[in-house]
Amino acid sequence: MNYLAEVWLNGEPLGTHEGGHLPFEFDVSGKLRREGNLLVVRVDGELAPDRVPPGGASPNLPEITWDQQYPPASFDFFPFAGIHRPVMLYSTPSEAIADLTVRTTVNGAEGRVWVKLDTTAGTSGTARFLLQGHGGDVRAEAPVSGAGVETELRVPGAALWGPGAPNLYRLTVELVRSGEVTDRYSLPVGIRTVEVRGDALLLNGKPIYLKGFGRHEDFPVVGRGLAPAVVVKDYALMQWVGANSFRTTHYPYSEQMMDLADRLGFLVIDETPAVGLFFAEPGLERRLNLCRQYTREIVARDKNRPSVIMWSVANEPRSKRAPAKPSFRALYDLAKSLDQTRPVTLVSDLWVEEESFEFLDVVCVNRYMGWYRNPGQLPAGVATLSNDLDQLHAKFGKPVIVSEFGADAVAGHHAQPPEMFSEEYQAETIKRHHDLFHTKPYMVGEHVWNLCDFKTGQGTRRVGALNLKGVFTRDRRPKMAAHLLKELWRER
Ligand code: BDP
Repeated sequence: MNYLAEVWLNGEPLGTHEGGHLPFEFDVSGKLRREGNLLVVRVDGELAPDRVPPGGASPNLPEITWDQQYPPASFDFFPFAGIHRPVMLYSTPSEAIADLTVRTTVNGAEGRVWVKLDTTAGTSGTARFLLQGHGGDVRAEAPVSGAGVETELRVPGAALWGPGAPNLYRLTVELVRSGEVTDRYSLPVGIRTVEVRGDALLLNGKPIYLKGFGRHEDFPVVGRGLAPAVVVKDYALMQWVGANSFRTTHYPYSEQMMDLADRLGFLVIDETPAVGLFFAEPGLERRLNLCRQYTREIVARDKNRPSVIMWSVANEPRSKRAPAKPSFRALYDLAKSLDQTRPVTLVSDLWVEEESFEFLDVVCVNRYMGWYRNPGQLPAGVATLSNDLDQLHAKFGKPVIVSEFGADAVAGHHAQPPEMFSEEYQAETIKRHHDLFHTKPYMVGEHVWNLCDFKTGQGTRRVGALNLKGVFTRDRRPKMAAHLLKELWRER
């Protein structure tokens, strides 16, 4: 639901939930009629400065309006409002599995799967754990007593999960009481480790380089509404160009998208909806509370996914005001307290001035050389970028990902020599950036902005209210840059 949902059952309020893109639920036990139930959801999509992401017309707050677009918002994508994903009614027994947390480690050839089971209050009996797949079942059993149960399953000769080999096991957990199974839940498990060591990002102990995109949940007619065929198509396109990763710019993607990342072996930087955050009043504390809520919700939803290798707590915050650094420190600490197994980052366009990189695990930066900077002058832009990247690494001493770079291109518009908005200029931009990045040993990833053209607000820089930085068009046809990426990324 985007942005704020109020829910009623048979005229009785069930509750509200603020923020889009993350699931929420209400308990309707004892409230359902035998027939003729009416569930009503009212969605409020108003843009306001104390919401996250922020928006709304506010002449005194230049920080929130992005490039004077209409509708006014602190971000560059269309603020689609409504019910974008499925609403489900489901039932559980009173003694039930409430949550599962899975963590995996690797010790030589042995994979270890640690599972924590939380049950509803008062549950008793036995918990059975079964891990299946890749030539051997592993079982464990433990008594259930109130709070929950932990166990570790050891998998000799484990088939590890990773791009190119997305090996998944199936974990089934059962609650058993007096010989009867009272509840059962299954989920896919990928055994893998993620670690930042020095300048490297390690997957299963080996350095990994991210090749991929920022993207949007956006398609003609359906807007941000879940369109499963588009999800499948986007993976097919990403595989065709040889991408191994993406960032969920600038909000958590659908569970269907995430399920396929696990199955197809994509590495995901999972980003909360905190885009365009600013640190002036009014509404600062309210916005920060929402960021904390989103961090808890995204970790709760995606913590068991092998594809998620990193959390991103913000995109391009306006971090120059004093509250920014302590606020991000608190969000970083919160994410780490919820999940000690994954690196935490934020994505910045402030580079060395983004002080929070002092404590974040990976440095993710966006920059548009040859476009917003040095327009039309790619060689000069890329030379400056080389220097800026070295300075960034010298200051923070951490692995660097350029999480956005690129250029708008009008499909079918050509120019030789390459000029801005031509397909040639976009391809040339990507080629020069890619070649530069591969001279920098501390770089661990490049994400092109964007996979596809997407709808945004109206403004002087956005012809047709579209951002045209896609290497595919909005209806998923390749531009020259897509063919180029296929050459660049498939060879390494
Ligand atoms: C970056 C933003 C992204 C925009 C992009 C652009 O992170 O959301 O769409 O610029 O201007 O700063 O194309």
